Amino acid sequence: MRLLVTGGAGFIGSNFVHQTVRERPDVQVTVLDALTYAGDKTSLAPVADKVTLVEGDITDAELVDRLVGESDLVVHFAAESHNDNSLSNPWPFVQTNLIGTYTLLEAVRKHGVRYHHISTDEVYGDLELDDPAKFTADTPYNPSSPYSSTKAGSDLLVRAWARSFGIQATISNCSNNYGPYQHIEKFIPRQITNLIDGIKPRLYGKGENVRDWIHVEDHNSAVWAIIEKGRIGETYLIGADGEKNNLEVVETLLEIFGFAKDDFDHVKDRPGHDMRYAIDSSKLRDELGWEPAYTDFRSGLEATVEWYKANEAWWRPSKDATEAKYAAAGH
Ligand code: NAD
Ligand code: TDX
Repeated sequence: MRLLVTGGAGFIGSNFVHQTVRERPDVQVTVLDALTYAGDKTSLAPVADKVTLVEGDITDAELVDRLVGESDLVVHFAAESHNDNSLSNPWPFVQTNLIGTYTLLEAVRKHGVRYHHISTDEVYGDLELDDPAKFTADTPYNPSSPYSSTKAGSDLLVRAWARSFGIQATISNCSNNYGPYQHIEKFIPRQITNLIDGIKPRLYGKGENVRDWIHVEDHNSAVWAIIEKGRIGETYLIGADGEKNNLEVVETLLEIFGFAKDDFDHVKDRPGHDMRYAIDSSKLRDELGWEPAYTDFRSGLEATVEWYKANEAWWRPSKDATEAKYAAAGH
């Protein structure tokens, strides 16, 4: 089987490629990645001899048409993915998340290729802290940020292309991922690399906001379950019942590093900051028999800390620039 992975040099995409090479030797993997600030060739170094990396943009219709025409399956991870960046400069989000997805859909339609669309729970907006509800595939879309609204728009393009043109598509909306190879602009690796450098973790606002954490390996095993067993045209929500508020996450990291639980700084809150995400993944579990393997958040976090300690060469080159960007935004 010939598989095209867009965004395969990013966090979740590179882990997906590693898992695929490890567990499915019959799959021939091509990665299409523009290698933006968030993409890194070295994330694919351990599988470099087994994967073809094409450096290019998903908005390049000619290139996309050729690569999709040479594939049996497209899994679309490529995106501008960081909420804070979308607040300071929304344009790349419109370009990549909307125009890029449109470009892929047109190629998939033309060549009749199976397509899986990777999306986020943020398309549903947020929940109150005391709301017993969780997101399901029937929750109305209500995105808050330029990032989540462009992801929501991309999901709606997929639904329309499936209904109007009959493309063979599935969609997954996953909660917050953690694990190796995550860009250090994101919450958990930012705090881990700060702690390695002796800098205090930075908590936005009061730290009450809740995210539903899932290990990246579990996200990717769910994606494979949907590709193999999911019903065409369906949306599946991926989550591992990992709700934690940001304060709890920072306190756990401080404990892992052996520092006092209150040794962190409160910084300026994110404008429009979503309060809580929570996924009801029963459709995925009941219909497809999927289960997460990483059910203990603390040990998953410990392993992630070890990975960042052991792979300083991977993240060190982007640390100063990332922190300079945060300093300019008051975070
Ligand atoms: P990331 O920012 O780490 O990686 C994105 C990758 O896409 C990078 O390699 C980048 O170079 C590439 N890319 C960006 N623009 C491109 C373009 N125009 N053409 C080709 N390649 C381009 O992101 P991530 O955290 O790995 O997220 C991957 C996908 O998963 C995204 O679609 C995101 O919305 C979704 N998602 C992420 C999370 C999470 O917690 N990180 C949760 C749910 C869903
Ligand atoms: O330094 C920080 N301090 C802090 O308190 C940073 C960077 C973040 N935060 C807070 C903001 C959020 O409540 O931590 C939480 C997580 O922040 P991010 O890592 O920026 O993730 P989030 O905005 O929740 O979005 C993530 O999950 C859904 C991914 O970046 C998205 O790509 C995915 O769709």
